[in-house]
Amino acid sequence: MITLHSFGPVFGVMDASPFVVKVDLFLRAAQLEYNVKVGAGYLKKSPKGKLPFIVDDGEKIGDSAFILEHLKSKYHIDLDSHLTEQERATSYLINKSIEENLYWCLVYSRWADDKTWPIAKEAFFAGVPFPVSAIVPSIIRKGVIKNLHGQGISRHSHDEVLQITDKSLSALSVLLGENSYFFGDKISTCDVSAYAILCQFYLVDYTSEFNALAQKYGNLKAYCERIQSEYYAS
Ligand SMILES: N[C@@H](CCC(=O)N[C@@H](CS)C(=O)NCC(=O)O)C(=O)O
Repeated sequence: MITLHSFGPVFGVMDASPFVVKVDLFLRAAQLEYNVKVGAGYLKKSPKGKLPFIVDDGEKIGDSAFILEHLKSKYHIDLDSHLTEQERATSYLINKSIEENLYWCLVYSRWADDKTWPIAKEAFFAGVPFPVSAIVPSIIRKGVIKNLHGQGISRHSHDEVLQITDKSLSALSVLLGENSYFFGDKISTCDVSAYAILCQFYLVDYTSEFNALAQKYGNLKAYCERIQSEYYAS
């Protein structure tokens, strides 16, 4: 049995971490049986100190990319069989762009933007008892802000981060076009990565400047809603 370790549902999506959602949607698209364990406490048990990780018949695998590689090879899953070699290469680079660039804009929007931080804080630390709740969120926030500085995104002005976000969303919107999925009418690994981040802009139950700017890309919103109703309708 496969067990996915996650932070847990928040903001109306399966997880606030796109990497967790990516693995979850992959498992659903691959029709593999699995269960989900929820809690930031699992970070301590994770082989790479981050979530997600899975335990598959006693084997622990960390990092969404390596998890997908493991699942593809062990269970002979190929969501990309309808892609050409060139499309597979494009898919890889779309995924990298999402995870190495747009992801950091998302993290900035929740942890560094003073307007959204109070909402994020309440959601991420719900259930944390007082007095821990009065101290721990700002300590963790400081750590995340340090990471954002190290990565470089928060060295840009707020407006520049909005511009970077817009550029990525605009490019994804053009690439998707009128398609149901990025590479035609069938889900592929690229969609698993794309949905995982896009749902964080289009399906969450809070508003921010970042989510607001995303609204102009109607095809991305419809795409998220389509995948949501296909894979997450209860
Ligand atoms: N490359 C990793 C990234 C995972 C990642 O960054 N997870 C974040 C949440 S989005 C995390 O666990 N952060 C907690 C920490 O760094 O302590 C993957 O693809 O799984």
